[in-house]
Amino acid sequence: MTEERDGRLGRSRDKLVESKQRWAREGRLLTGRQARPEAERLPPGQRRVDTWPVLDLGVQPDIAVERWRLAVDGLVENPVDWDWAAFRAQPGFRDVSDIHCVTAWSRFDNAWDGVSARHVLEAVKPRPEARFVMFHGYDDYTTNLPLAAFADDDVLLAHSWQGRPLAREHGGPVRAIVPKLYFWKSAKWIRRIELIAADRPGFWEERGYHGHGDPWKEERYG
Ligand SMILES: Nc1nc2c(c(=O)[nH]1)N[C@H]1C(S)=C(S)[C@@H](COP(=O)(O)O)O[C@H]1N2
Ligand SMILES: [Mo]
Repeated sequence: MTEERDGRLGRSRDKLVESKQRWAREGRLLTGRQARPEAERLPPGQRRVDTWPVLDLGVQPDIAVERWRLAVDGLVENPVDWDWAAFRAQPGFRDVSDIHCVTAWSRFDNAWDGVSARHVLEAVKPRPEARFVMFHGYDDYTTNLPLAAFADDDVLLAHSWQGRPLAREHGGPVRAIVPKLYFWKSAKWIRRIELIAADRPGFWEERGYHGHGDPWKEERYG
């Protein structure tokens, strides 16, 4: 699995991965401060930006909607494998939220349109043993989160941002959006959502980043 992934992504991402792994080892950007009251919008150690930086592993998959699929499987009663028409036939969901990236930028007021995680879960019916979720991207990126975090009422699979189709560099046709966790948990170019019983680290989690990643608790590394 690792070999196949490394082969496909090539060496272009190696430098980026190395430097972000070093951040995790050195605890870079940790302030040691207490999180401020929830009423404040900027989590500790973050600064607000009005741009939208692009972060990826050096590969931006080009997935035409004609060949796009999304599988939701693993510990579910009713696995689904949606093509574009099936995905777009699901009830629409809109949410406005803030982005908090672990590299310390935050971007406020992003309007997302897509399909809510709650609807996805109603469709697949998780088995009682399901406790965690692994997102898989078309670039073979993975990231893990508790099923309870995926089931939050602001989580969605977004096809649009600010009313326009999500750009490829930001994960279009469809990416996950998990507003309450650092943005590395919001998998771009999502192709599979796997429900699992035991937690398992994803790409950055294997490289020193936190299993949960709550920006208000500054769960950057761990
Ligand atoms: N499939 C995939 N999803 C991904 C990534 C990636 O490399 N591949 N990078 C993550 C990281 S580290 C961040 S900060 C955000 C960046 O999203 P953006 O490029 O839209 O700002 O996507 C996350 N989701
Ligand atoms: Mo990131």
